[in-house]
This record gives sequence, structure tokens and C-alpha cells, in this order.
Amino acid sequence: MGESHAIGTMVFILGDQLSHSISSLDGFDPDNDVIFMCEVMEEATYARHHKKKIAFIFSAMRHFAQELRDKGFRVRYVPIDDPDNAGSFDDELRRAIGHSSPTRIRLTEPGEWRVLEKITRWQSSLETPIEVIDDRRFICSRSEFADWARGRKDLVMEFFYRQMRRKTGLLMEGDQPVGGRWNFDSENRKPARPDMFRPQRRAIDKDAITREVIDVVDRLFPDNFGELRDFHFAVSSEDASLLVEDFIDGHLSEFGATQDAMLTGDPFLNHSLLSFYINVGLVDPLDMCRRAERAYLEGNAPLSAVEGFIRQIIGWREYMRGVYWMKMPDYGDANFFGNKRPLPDFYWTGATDMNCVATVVGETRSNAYAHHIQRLMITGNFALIAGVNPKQVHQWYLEVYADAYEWVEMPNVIGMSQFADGGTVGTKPYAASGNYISKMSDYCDSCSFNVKDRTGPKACPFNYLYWDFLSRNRGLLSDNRRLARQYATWDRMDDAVRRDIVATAAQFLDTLKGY
Ligand code: FAD
Ligand code: DLZ
Ligand code: SF4
Repeated sequence: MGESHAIGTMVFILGDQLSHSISSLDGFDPDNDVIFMCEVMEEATYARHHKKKIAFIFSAMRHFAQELRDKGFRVRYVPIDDPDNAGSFDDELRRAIGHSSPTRIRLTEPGEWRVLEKITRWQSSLETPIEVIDDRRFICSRSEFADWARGRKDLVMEFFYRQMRRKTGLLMEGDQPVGGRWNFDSENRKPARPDMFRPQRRAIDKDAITREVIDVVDRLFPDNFGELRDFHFAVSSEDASLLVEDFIDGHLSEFGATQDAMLTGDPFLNHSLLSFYINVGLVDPLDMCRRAERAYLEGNAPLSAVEGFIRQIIGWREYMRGVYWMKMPDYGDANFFGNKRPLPDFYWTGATDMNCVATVVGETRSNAYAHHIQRLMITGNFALIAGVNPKQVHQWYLEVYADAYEWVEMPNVIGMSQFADGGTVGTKPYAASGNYISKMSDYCDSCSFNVKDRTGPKACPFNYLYWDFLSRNRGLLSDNRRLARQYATWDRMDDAVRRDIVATAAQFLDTLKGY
């Protein structure tokens, strides 16, 4: 930065607000205003993020700052290894104010409650006025979601999704859904076939900025989980846009069919791998949905795939954000089942004989990514049926995935995956035995456990833990009509078999070591 002089507005852009159309930049005056961005230890350590996640965010932030400078905007950017770096948003903001004496500060609302609390404190403790503006990158504002939720007994995502379809006009003919139905999932979700053709993923080359960031992360966060090698993330909106194009041209048409499948050696299948970029602002979600819709209208992808993809974004993603803001600040403490077990150490080491869990943890360590069904039905399902403390599960997900920000991670973990909210997000727990995993993946083929066995030394742990979960939580779940069939099956089992299942589960759970 050059010499200190008074300026007009200082726009504070956070690390997940890397969009040129971000609302805080409305009316930006390059002659008088300045942009402020900082890499701080506080954000890099409030969770022990995967190394690739930190490198991705810092590199994307640095590229964004460079693009702003190229537009002729003044940017105060504080890198993590700046010797004067004060280490936190609070202290860096104070330093920036001291340096530039802005007449006001403007921010787009943050994604997380934690950061909103800080901003609210600044509004009362700093003399400089602070303006906080809605984040227009979401289709549904926080207040609109609250209006939708008000007075409803159940917050059914499918109804919310229909409202978002009507609001955006995506896949609509007047007031009616294209194809006569809102949801085409009955045509989706097939098991993976190893011979299915999937185009290679484009690997984005590292430039000098990314290489420098990787060195810094390696130096400053040597003990964090995850590998830095094979870093191929896009770190600019231009490269992220190429990845959107590749996904739409090469994968979208098969997206629905393989959405729930899991295949050894293919951690990506036809998933978009775009959550990283959407969540930090390099890809605009609505624009991407319109590109997907165009693929359908031009006959390049079936309606079932395109509808399924669009539903994930304007439905699930928006819905999760709405639930987060509605339920905070207590949502992270929800623990419907009262689970207390520490997270097993193999969530970090991958050292377990359960091939499905070892595979997902290994891929997570390499890629800072696992696809939805791996997160939900392998690591999430195991934690649920083993009775792990949901707060520890939440912390793990927040740390290990490069797309993890509390507003989207927490409702997925506390709500969808762990049912710790008692049923706000899901109508029943996503608990499943090995049978489901065997049907949707090839993991069981090379596992030392036998997926067909319910008890005995080689029995698949998912089998006995699943029944044990239902049995021990009967008091909380027996009223759930969606579980009536499962409880009827349990009741029909031989007494001796049931006792054996409960005893085997207890023995297995005793062997788990917390981290
Ligand atoms: P695709 O399968 O290609 O889906 C397309 C897009 O839809 C995603 O990029 C994402 O933006 C959106 N989407 C799909 N499902 C969801 C969902 N349930 N909630 C919100 N958005 C969704 N997503 C995150 O972005 N951050 C997280 O921290 C996160 N944690 C999760 C934890 C658990 C336990 C579970 C079950 C899901 C979690 N998800 C999270 C949702 C989902 O798994 C990821 O969005 C998805 O795997 C990202 O990969 P993709 O871009 O290839 O997605
Ligand atoms: C996740 C993250 C990390 C690791 N580091 C920074 C940072 O140094 N500076 C920054 O502005 N943002 C960072 N972020 C993203 C923020 O945590 C995110 O913007 C807040 O959680 C608000 O949602
Ligand atoms: Fe996982 Fe059980 Fe299959 Fe092994 S047998 S991969 S533990 S589901």
C-alpha cells in the first residue's frame, strides 16, 4: 500500500465472497474507495482445515485481489505471512482503519453466524459506521426463508424447491413444471457400472501465485489433515467457468444416473465438483443452473439429470442455508439421540478394515472432497449408527472438505446426516446396513468383512450397528411411520439373533478408539 490518506468507503471482502458482482461492491468509486481483504490465522485455525482447503481459499483470494487491481481498484491485501499481520479480522480491520481512515465500512453479510457476531460487535465498538448488505448470490434471502417457514409444521424441502422453481422460472412452463412433474428422481440413482464411460477431469495447472500459497501452507500448517500434492483446483472465475462447461458438456447427462453410486478408483463419477467454486463465489449458482437448463432445452441432457442437478442447487443448497440461519446459534449443540461416543481415530488415519470407510477417508485426505453419497451413507451413516457425538462429527466435516462452511456443512451434518435436530431437515435418519452399501458400490467386493453376515467374526459392522441403532433408539423413533417396516422386521427376528446382534455391536463399539 502507498502512503496513508483518508478514503471514502472501505469494502471488506471475506474469503468466500470472491464475486465481482458481490453486493458490497455496488457503487464502488475507484477514485475514493478501497477494498480490504486479509488472510488471518484466526480464520485458518478456528477449524483445523484440510491443507488443500486453506491453499484453495488463499490462492482464490489472491487471484481475486489481482483481478480487482487489474480493473483499476485499490486493494489493501494482507497475506498470512506478512510480518505485520495482526492475526484476526478484528485486529486487521482496526489496522486497516488506522491506515486509511475510511468514512465508512461496507460488507456483504457473512456466511457464518460466528462472523456475523463479530461484525455486530464492530458496529457497536468501532467509531467508523459499518453497513452490512444482503448476499444476493443466494436466490432466497434469509427473511424470505423465514417467511416460507413461518407457521409450517414440517419444513419439507420439496415444497421449498417448488417455490424456488417458480421464483427463478427454471424448467417451468408458465406456472407448471416442464415435463409435468417437479421431480424425476425415480429415473435417477442407479448403481455404478465400472465400464461406464466418464471423460477425464480437466486439471488446472498451478500458476506462480498458487505455488507460492502451497509453499506457505506447507510451512505454516504442517500438521493439518490432508495432502497438498496434486492440487488442481481452479482459483479464478475464468478457470472455474471452464470446469462448469466441462461438467455440462461431459457429465451432466449422466449426473442423475450415477448420483448415488460409489466406485473404487473413481471418487468423482459424474458429480460436478463445483461446490468449492460456488461456495466462495467463483461460480454464480443461478447462472450455472441456467447453463444446465440450456443443455436440456438444446437436447444435450435428459430432463431427469438436469432437474436433479438444478434441485441440488436451488433446492437443497438454498434450503440448508435457510435452516442454518433459522436454527442458529444453538443448532450445533443439537443432539437428539444424546450420542456421546468420541469420533473414532480412523476418521483421520483411515486405518480400519471397513473398506468403504477406509476408501472414503483416503479419498478425502487426498482430494479434500468426497461426493454426497459417500459423505451421507459411509462416513455419516457410520457415525450415526455407532452413536458418535454429533458435534464432533460436525467438526470433522467442517475441517476435511474444501467446500465446507458452517452454513452449509452444519445442516447437512447435524440435520440430514446425524438426525441430531430430531427431524427438521430429514423425515427419518439416514441409517443403513451394509446391504445398501453393497447395492450402490463395489466396496464390499474387496472388504475383509462379509456384507451378508449379520453376526459372527466376519460380519459387516454396518449390519449389526444398524439394528443396534434402531433397537437402542426405539423410544425416540418408534413413532416414525417411515421406520415401521424396519421395526416390524426387527420384531420378527429370533430373540437369540437379536441378542447376538446387540452383543456383537457392543463388542465392536468397545474396540473403537477416540481421537
Ligand atoms: P454435485 O453432486 O455435483 O451437486 C451439485 C451441487 O449441488 C453441489 O455443488 C452443491 O452446490 C449442491 N448440493 C448438492 N447437495 C447439496 C446439499 N445436501 N446441501 C447443499 N448443497 C448441495 N456441501 C457443501 O457445499 N459444503 C459442505 O460442507 C457439505 N457438507 C456435507 C456434509 C454431509 C454429511 C453431507 C451428507 C453433505 C454435505 N454437503 C456439503 C452437500 C453435498 O454433499 C456437497 O455439496 C457435494 O458433495 C459437493 O460436490 P459436487 O459439487 O460434486 O456436488
Ligand atoms: C475459510 C477461510 C480461511 C481458511 N481463511 C480465511 C482468511 O484468512 N480470510 C478470509 O477473509 N476468509 C477466510 N476463510 C473464509 C472465511 O472463514 C469465511 O469468509 C467466513 O467463514 C464467513 O463465512
Ligand atoms: Fe463396508 Fe461392510 Fe461392505 Fe465392508 S462389507 S465395505 S464394512 S459395507
